[in-house]
Amino acid sequence: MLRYLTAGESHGPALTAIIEGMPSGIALNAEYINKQLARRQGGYGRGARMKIENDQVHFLSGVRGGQTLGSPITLQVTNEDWDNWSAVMSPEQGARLDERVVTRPRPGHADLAGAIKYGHRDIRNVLERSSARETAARVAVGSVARRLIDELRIQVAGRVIRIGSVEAGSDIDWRSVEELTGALAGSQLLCSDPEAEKRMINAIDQARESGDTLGGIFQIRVYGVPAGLGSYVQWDRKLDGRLAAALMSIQAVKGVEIGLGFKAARQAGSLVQDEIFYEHKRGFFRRTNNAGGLEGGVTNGEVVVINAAMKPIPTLYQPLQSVDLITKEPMSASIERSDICAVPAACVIGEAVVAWELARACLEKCGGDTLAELKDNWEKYLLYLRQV
Ligand code: EPS
Repeated sequence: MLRYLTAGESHGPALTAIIEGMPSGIALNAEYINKQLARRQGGYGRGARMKIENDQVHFLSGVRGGQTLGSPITLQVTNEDWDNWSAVMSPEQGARLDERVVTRPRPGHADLAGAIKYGHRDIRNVLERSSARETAARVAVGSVARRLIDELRIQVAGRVIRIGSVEAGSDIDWRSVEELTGALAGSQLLCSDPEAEKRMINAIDQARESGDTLGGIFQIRVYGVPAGLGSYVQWDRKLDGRLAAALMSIQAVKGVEIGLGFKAARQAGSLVQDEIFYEHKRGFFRRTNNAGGLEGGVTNGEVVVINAAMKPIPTLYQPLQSVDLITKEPMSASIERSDICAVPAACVIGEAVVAWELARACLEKCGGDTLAELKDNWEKYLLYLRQV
């Protein structure tokens, strides 16, 4: 069983994650993870905090001499901003709890619901953990998973397909991961359509000027996935449900669609299902991929395609109406430092959480305490697939 937990406050000393269940013998180094952490920090529309942070992973356990040991892997990413917050965020009794107090909940953030649930009078105690800063830990974890699926020749790539009302062109099939990542090289928004990207950047500039924020849609694609991952036999083993939950758990994601998604509901069945073909060397295949590579909660051998919608960030420089948690007086919501648009960052996080679910599904299918054992089982399964 592969599992992980993350811990850490946004302005605390560090974010930490513990992964358990990674096989031994996987080559892993900090540089590989740091590349993904840097991608998450980028994207046009990020705010001042990203100028302070320079996310780097430190291994505290589970890796020796550049290889996983099979023991729990502890990952740590320190917060550079801690230096500015150590007096306020200190775990000691003398912490300055009367400073930087937040009592005006931001609509759309976890502020009010979180304060009610945990009985906090200072919303800082909520926002420090609900903050999307936590996703740095998830990208680190997802990078470890990515290393595992790399070994099985499975590759995950994402692209931004909408920012606010601006949509990228959608007439390309993206048959290979190289084709997709090649088209994204040099993009500031992980967008494959340079003309649309210009309009997206304009839209972000306009939102910044008017004290507003923008959401959007990103697409995650997984290449090299064989048929047979996940299962139809029990609800919590359905891979489509697990992928949707993983993506939905990213801060500010409000919708997930697989393949044709919501559009499928409008069309007749004859236009939605992907017809089945067979060729001797190629085996079973489809000429369309409306199912997004998943049928009945099981991968069908086609590219896995999932879209996720991120709502606009709720922290606004022109704040909305709220009510003070303590006085109950009507007030404007608090103004916190914020990003204007973080959809490209969410896309990188999306790749990470999808890589994680794929790694879990691969281990469930083929098992293995060592990478060699897993690969051996994997190759046997691929051989079986060629003979079906
Ligand atoms: C966030 C608020 C901002 C973002 C943060 C998410 O942080 P701060 O309050 O320190 O300015 O920068 O995102 C990150 C720190 C990050 O690493 O992505 C929020 O309220 O969710």
